[in-house]
Amino acid sequence: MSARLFVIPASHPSITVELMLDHKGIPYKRTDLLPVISKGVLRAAGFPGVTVPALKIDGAKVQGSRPIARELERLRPEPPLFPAAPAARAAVEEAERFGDEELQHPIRQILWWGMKRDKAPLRSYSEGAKIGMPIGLAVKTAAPIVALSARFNEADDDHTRRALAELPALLQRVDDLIAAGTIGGAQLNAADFQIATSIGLALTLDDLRPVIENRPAGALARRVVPNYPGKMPPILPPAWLQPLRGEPASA
Ligand SMILES: N[C@@H](CCC(=O)N[C@@H](CS)C(=O)NCC(=O)O)C(=O)O
Repeated sequence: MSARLFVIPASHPSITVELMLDHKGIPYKRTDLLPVISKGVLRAAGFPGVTVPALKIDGAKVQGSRPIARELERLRPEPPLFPAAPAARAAVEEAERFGDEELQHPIRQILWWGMKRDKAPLRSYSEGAKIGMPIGLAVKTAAPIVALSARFNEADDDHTRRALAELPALLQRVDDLIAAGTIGGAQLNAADFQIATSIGLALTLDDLRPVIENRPAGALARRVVPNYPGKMPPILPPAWLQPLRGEPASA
C-alpha cells in the first residue's frame, strides 16, 4: 500500500490522520506544508479542496479527517476504527462528527488569534517539520501567512471570545463522552483520534492548559497524543478567560 499524507505541521486533524494510519499499521510518507501555501500545493496535487489533511493512497485522493477515516477502514479493516455493533458505531460516529464540526474550529481560532500577536511560538509548532526552508527563516517571514490564516479561520476578537466562551461546554461534552464509554475505552476508535488531537492542541496553550489538564479530557489527550508539538505562552486577555473559570465574561 503506498500512501502520502499532506499536512500542516501541528494541525490537529492532520495529527488525527497520522494516528489513524499508525493504528492501522499503514506506512506513509508525509509532505509538510506551510498554511496558505498549502492551498495551492493541494490543488496542484489534484485535490478538490484546500485544507489538510489530504491523503493519496493507492492512487485515490481523499481529503478531510472523517472521509480519510472511512477510506482507511475500507482499505484495511483491522484493527478497526469503528465498533461493529450498530448502536456503538452510531455513538462513535456522532462523537467523531462533534469533534470535527464543533470542537476543532474554536481551538483553531484561539491558536491563530495568539499567533497573530506573537509569532515566536510558531517555531515550537513546526518542530521536526520539513517545510523546504529553515524554520528560523519561516518564522521570520511568517507575518503575512499568519495574518491570512487568521482571516481564513475568522480568528478575530469576536470569534475568539466566542470560542473561549464555548470551551467549557465543549470540554464537558468530551468528559461526558468519556464517562459514557464512547471514547477513552480500551480500544481507541476514530472519535478518540478525532477528539484527542483538538484537546492536545488546546493543552499547548498555557492560557488553556490549567482548565483542561486535570479533567478526563486532558487525560485522554495525554494518552492518545502525548507528544503534541508546540507551546504558546500566556497571550489571551485575562478578561476573555473568565468564562473558563466559571465567571461571566467582562469587557
Ligand atoms: N474539518 C476538517 C478541517 C480541515 C482544516 O480546516 N484544516 C486546516 C488545518 S487544521 C487547514 O488546512 N487550513 C488551511 C490554512 O490554514 O491555510 C478536517 O477534519 O479535515
